[in-house]
Amino acid sequence: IYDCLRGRLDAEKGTITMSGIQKYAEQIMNANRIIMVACGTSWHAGLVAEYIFEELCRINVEVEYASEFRYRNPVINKGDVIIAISQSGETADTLVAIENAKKQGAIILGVVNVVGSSISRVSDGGAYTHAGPEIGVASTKAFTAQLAVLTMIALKIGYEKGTLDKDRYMRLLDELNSVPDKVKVVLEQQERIKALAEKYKDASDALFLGRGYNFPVALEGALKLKEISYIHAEGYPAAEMKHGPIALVDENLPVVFVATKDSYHEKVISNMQEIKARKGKVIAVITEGDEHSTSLADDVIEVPEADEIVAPMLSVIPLQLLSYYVGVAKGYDVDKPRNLAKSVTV
Ligand code: F1P
Repeated sequence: IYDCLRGRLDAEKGTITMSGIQKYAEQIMNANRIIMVACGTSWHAGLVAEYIFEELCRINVEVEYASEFRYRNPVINKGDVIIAISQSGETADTLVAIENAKKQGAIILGVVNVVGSSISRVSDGGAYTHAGPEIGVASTKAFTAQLAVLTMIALKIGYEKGTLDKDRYMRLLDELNSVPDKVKVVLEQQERIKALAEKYKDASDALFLGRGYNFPVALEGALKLKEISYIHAEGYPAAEMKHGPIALVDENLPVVFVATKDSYHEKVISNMQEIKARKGKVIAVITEGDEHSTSLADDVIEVPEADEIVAPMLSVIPLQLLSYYVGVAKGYDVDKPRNLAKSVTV
């Protein structure tokens, strides 16, 4: 990652490179705003990126559903930077949204998986995720790869702009480099997650809650459960719960908290207490060794400690596995969920 950010890996095929970002670095640094445009899982990656870019680069970020953005008449100012995020690179909503924005003078950067795909061809620059094809229809490893690439772009821009100091930059590079080993540790818990899937597979609804960087992970956990297990699930910012969804909570409702240790942690703990007080079942994705959360939750899944900026890459994996095992336990073909297409080209 260090070499990649320094441009030393640019010649290597199949490696994430930043040359397509370097070309536009000045424009990105000076942009009044960045607009992330995407659908589904990729939109959730854009939401995490909003938090990261605003923190590290101090640039205003908006995150738009391409399926809305393409049909309305959005205000695009010359110099706006649009980042289109797409696994397939063929999603029609995202493609048309960026074609429209390009005509109005926006700079289009693509974060896509497939070299030569339609979205990459319309984009002025960008970075490939090179995650390989998804085996199933539902997007999983693409999410992690999108987060990795978006974080790398934010690190690069933040450092060059001076909003990210060298110490934190170096620390975050180390954090990013340690993600693959930490992912292996998360994957070792498959049997435990399988057992949890058995326990909760008959639920008719589920709530997913998180704050900050983990809020979009909660949305993604709910989407995965809907997509491959056909259980009605809602993702919410944990702090919004009291404004409505708390009415749903009773002893039959599993509430999945994405509760790794970060600057929002104490607040998340109090949200867990609110659910327990209403007899909801709390399943929490927590940082290894977090005894406080363990004592509150009915079930926990531990992930290794990580900086809050890279934590979503780890905390999403137990949620993907949970949906997978619930789908398998219910006898569904998780690779080919009903009514879904690999890329939505209409
Ligand atoms: C977007 C997306 C996926 C979802 C499903 C339908 O695709 O919504 O997130 O899992 O496959 O399409 P993409 O633009 O990221 O390829």
